[in-house]
Amino acid sequence: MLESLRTGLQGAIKKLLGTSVVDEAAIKEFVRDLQRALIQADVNVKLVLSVTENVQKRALEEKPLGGMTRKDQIVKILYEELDKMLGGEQGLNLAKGKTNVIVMLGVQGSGKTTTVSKLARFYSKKGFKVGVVAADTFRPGAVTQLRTLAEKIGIDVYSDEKQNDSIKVAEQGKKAFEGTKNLIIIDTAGRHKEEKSLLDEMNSIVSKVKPDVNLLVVDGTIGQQCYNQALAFHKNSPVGGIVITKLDGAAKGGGALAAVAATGAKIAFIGTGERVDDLEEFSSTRFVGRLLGMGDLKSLLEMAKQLESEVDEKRVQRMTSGKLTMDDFLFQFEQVNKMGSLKKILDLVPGLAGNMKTEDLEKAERSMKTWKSIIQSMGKKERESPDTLNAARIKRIAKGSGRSEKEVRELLSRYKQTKTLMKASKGREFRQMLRRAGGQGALGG
Ligand SMILES: Nc1nc2c(ncn2[C@@H]2O[C@H](COP(=O)(O)OP(=O)(O)OP(=O)(O)O)[C@@H](O)[C@H]2O)c(=O)[nH]1
Ligand SMILES: [Mg+2]
Repeated sequence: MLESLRTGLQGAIKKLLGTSVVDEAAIKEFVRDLQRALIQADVNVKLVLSVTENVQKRALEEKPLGGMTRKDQIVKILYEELDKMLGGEQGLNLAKGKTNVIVMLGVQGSGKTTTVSKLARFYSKKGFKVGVVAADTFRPGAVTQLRTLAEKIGIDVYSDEKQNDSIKVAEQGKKAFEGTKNLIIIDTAGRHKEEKSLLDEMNSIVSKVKPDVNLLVVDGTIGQQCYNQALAFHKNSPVGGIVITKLDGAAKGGGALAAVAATGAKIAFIGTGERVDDLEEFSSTRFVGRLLGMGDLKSLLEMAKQLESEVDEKRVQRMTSGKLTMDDFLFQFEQVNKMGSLKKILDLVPGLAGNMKTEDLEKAERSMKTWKSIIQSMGKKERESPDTLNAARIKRIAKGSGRSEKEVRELLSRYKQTKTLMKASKGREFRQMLRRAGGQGALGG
């Protein structure tokens, strides 16, 4: 996502970190590199100038905080200014104890229907009972599109193909789900001859349905043009949040984000692909961290410190010398668990973020739980030398843990892989991760 912006910003940082003296000339060159990267991402020129002016002024004037190098300080300033540009902490707050109604708004093809299904999935995973309403009566096939998407993820759909009045469908859908659902998402039509009629329909839906949130969907590929679109909608009737879609591969995505933030509306979510899981709750802090390639260093540092203190060197040596017991294997995973979910970790570890799909990560987390229960039903000897397990023992362990033999064998094969890998790399990666996390000059300078 936003590869070129990321490369541009990281290039500027790398160059700064590589200079021997951070003087005025170096700071100005850094600022020019930033400008280039931001303008290439279609961030509005005025905005670029104001952001980089702040960076330059602060970089020249502010004294590094205790323990920080000058370079760290400048990167931190950039981090803060970009965070501010993208609106700080945002997101959407839905209440669990009531029925929340979201109406989707946005021009044709912006990604409303797709986003409806993504949101339904997102919130149903969080424990909401979700129903979606197909109130796009305009485009043929719109109802089928929503039904197909919703059925795949087991979400109930309200539609009435005989009703041409979208506002009626929206109202009836809301009524139909009230009482049984606590989140109702209403999909609307984006197709209109002109912006005015779209805005008019938006007004009628909003006044009749009285949603808790008007959620505007904008297409991130149009870059800074998002500003006018978001502003037009926002002025017409304040939007409670904006979803910027198609940020996967959108060269102008940075511009889109900055433009939307500049309207004062909240960026609630970003769409990062066509699949139903390609939706992220937006947090500018996290986002900028990833853009700059250093993740949320502060929390990573805190977690890593705790983690490091718990790793005893003896164990590391045993693990890396090729004598890996099942307990060590489990320990390794527990360390990761302790730090939070895998996905969270990967977002925090510089360079790893975004390389893995949520699905894969969830699978890994599920496997971990399974493995744990299997390992716990192994005897002491078996844990120490798992290589000696024969078919009969595998059967017994499977029975004892309530897992299948196949799962036990999978664990054993992963264990063997890990052992080989650990030995081959002499645990380099494992140590490196700890060192990088707990280590010195956090920002690398
Ligand atoms: N790559 C990518 N494609 C997306 C994303 N969101 C939506 N799309 C695609 O954009 C196209 C339009 O999406 P829809 O959800 O049908 O858009 P819409 O706003 O409902 O369109 P109308 O109903 O015609 O107004 C589809 O092909 C989607 O797969 C995204 O985040 N990334
Ligand atoms: Mg649609």
